Amino acid sequence: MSFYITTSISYVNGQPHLGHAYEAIATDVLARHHRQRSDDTFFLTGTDEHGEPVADAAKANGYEPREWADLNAEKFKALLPELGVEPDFFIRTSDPQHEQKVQDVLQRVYDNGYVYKGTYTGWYCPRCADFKVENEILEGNRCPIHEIELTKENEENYFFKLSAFQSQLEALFAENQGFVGPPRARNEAEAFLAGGLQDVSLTRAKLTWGVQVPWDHSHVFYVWFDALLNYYTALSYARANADLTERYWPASVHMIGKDILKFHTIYWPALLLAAGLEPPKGVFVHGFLQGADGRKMSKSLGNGLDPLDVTERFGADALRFFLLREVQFGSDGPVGMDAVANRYSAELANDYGNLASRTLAMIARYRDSDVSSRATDPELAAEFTGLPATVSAALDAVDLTGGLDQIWQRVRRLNRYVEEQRPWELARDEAAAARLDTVLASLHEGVRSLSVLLYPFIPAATAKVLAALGTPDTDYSAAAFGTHAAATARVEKIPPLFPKEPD
Ligand code: ME8
Repeated sequence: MSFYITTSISYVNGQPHLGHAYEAIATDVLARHHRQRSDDTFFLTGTDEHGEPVADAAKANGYEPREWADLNAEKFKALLPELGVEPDFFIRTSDPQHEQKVQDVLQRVYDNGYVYKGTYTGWYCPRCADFKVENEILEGNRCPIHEIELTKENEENYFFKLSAFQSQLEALFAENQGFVGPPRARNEAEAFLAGGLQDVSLTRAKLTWGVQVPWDHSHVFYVWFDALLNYYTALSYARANADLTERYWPASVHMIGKDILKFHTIYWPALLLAAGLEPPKGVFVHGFLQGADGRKMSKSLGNGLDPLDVTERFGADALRFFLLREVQFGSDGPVGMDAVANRYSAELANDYGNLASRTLAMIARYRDSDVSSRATDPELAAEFTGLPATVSAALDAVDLTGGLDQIWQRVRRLNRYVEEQRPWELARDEAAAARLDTVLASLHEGVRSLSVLLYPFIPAATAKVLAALGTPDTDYSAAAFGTHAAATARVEKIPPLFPKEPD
């Protein structure tokens, strides 16, 4: 099975922030999970470099748009390894191959009769690069997202006949119940559709920083159409000697934030249909992370959380784990450094880190690092039955928090098992030797199977644990408790996975 997942592409008008990190991490977890399942996986991310938001920021900083984009795209690229995020390709919408393909596809939309020349009169937000329809506007003609005053635009543009796709989009929503998730986002998209679609500007005559319109060189494409097409164009040139379009299109999941829902759930499928292409299979809309005070993160409030501050202090695994555990994925929620520190010590260091270290240390001490006796405790095994299927079902529904919680309940169960069985007492009693074998084998197998399941969430720590257990395989086929029953393994002790912070 092929699995093609994307993040939205980041505007290069500013610095990467926690919202970008959040989306990249969530997408990386799903990509790693599908790679574990041996799905033919492709994970795309990148930067959105054209249009007003970038041109305005460049100008304000005294740069040409291209110089500004080059400078900032590097920062977005450099963030990814800091987060343990491993995409298969990083697209920049200023790539010449992307620009060429945008022209090809939109020329097809024109040739298919879905483009006409008209005059746009209405409200426009230069920060969203969005032409707002009446019911999207706050009192005083302000942007509902940026709260700035909208500008009244009156310009001659080419329009895309979005209204021609009303019934096709209604059919798409009806036929594909999973098209938009979670349900709240689907309702919002359906409400927008029910309001009746109006045609939208496809080109702009006022801007020069964009992809030139092939049938009229005095226009560039409106940045959203250029940007959305990245998901399609990237496949044609991500690999030097292969076009991956057939292999991966249509996309399985576009991961996006709630402020860009209309573009992805309405404009995007309509544009693809207009070009004679298949719409994506799914769009998942994650929530917004807020400051610890529950307010929108902002520089002036000083309530932001910088992803690199977290990774420097606690590591990439800790940021990944924290973000997906602290806030139900798909909802909004507050985050802050104190909460990171709490989860780091209570959950990563104590629940998982200690469990792994203790298991390895006990096997080293009581069995000279050898766990060749593999008889596990049937009662404990029963509590793990079906866990890999439960976790993959949660991840298929993009319930990252729910999947992680299922795993964590078993991490806690194994800690209770240690307390119940008291292996250190069994070790003092020669008559209990066989029982100790069973307890140690059960712990080894429990930590191993949980580490395979946790691998997409905390890849660095789990890889260390699995190597130390003598079972480095991260394949999902090895995720079930008992899979390694016939194997023998020699373990190695490891230093603390999540060390205490120096006082
Ligand atoms: O919108 N919490 O780019 P962008 C969670 N270039 N997610 C957040 C967030 C927060 N506090 N703030 C922003 C764009 N985001 C366009 C996309 S795609 C063809 C073009 C999310 O850099 C936001 O919802 O402004 C979006 O999904 C992503 O960060 C990039 O935002």
